[in-house]
Amino acid sequence: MDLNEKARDILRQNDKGGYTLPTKGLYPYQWNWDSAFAAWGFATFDMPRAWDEFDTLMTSQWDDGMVPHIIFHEPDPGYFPGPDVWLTDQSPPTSGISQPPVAAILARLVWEMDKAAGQERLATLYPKLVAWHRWWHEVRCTHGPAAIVHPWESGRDNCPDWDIGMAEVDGTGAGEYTRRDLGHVDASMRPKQEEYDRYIAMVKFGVSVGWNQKRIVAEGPFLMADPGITFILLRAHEDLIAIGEALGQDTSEIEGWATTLRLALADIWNPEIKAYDAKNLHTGEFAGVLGSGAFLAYLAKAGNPELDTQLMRVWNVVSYGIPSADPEAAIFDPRRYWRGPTWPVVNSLLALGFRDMGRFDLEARLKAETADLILKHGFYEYFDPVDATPCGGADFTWTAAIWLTWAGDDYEQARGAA
Ligand code: 2M8
Repeated sequence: MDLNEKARDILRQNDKGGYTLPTKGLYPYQWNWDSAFAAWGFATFDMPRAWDEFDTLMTSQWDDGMVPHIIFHEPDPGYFPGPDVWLTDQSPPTSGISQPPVAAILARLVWEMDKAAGQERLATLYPKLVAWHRWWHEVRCTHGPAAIVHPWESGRDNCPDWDIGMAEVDGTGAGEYTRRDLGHVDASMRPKQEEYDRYIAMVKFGVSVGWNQKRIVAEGPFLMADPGITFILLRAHEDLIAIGEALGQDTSEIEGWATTLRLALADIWNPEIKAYDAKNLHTGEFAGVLGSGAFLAYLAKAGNPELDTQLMRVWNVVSYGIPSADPEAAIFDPRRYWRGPTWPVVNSLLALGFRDMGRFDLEARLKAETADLILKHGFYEYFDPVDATPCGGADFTWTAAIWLTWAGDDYEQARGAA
């Protein structure tokens, strides 16, 4: 089948009517940042459906402004932990943490694809996005950079960035449970059991304080500054300002958040690794490992020559895309989820940054390598960056979406010329 048609087919197949599953089986609910990417993909062939996806996501916004990381629209025993573990008392049920706030970045891109058709939809979305960004500023940026209270909040779940924070978490409180992910994907490509115990123990802590977000930050077992979310949020603030201005709104509050966040970037620069780094906010200690979150600096115009050197070093060691962890470090594990594999969806964000910097050479290389993976193996969740082995779930929504919006551009042109 033609790959563009196949990508559209994946979005349609994973469409549950207003929201899209990341992939069938492994992830049977709506996930926050996956959904924003789905909207971007839908925008290439069904604009109203793209805006519906944003609306469904924001409908689950909490009263305090948080947009949760999972929305459990329909019960599904195939995923653990489900609503009976999160116990957040929301309707529909949701998880109790958030996820990378890419929605404003992608809503702006969708709107720019057809401003006239999107104007009203964007105006409806805008105040909800502002409330969510305010939540990030007031609840998660209290220490300067954006902090996460659970590795799942970062979207880069088991990446080495979180190891020092995870070491402080007591996983014995997790109790007895059955993981469902291992029924769908090989265990060697998923987080380890001791990591899962700690993930569940952190969820139980949230339940124990009634999901009071300020208490989770102040008293919870895990609190780390996340370079990835910090850069995504900074870029998203700037996109939200552009959206607000186009809608004739006063954006001074958002400008204040962006200025404060940019000033906090110095706190996550680790001179020892010559890169931005995750930091344990309980101890002030840096993680000391280079991950793809650091390179998201390019998305927020926060690159510098030292970071460029690190980028080229890690990229030149592998053959396909930018790895999620440093391929020259002992912790590198090329097929284990966020501990080494390359993620097409992250590559698409990095490419937006390269393009903004005028580094079209880097963007072209990243696009060619990402497209190569998909041409060879299909729309997988992530890939081994050394030998291109496809990993995780197949027919993945965000991989199909970024093919339609970015990675498949040259394929489209080549077919047009043929
Ligand atoms: C992965 O995360 C979920 C938990 O949220 C899981 O492993 O069960 C991550 O890759 C995350 O970034 C992504 O949003 C989610 C769905 O694709 O899967």
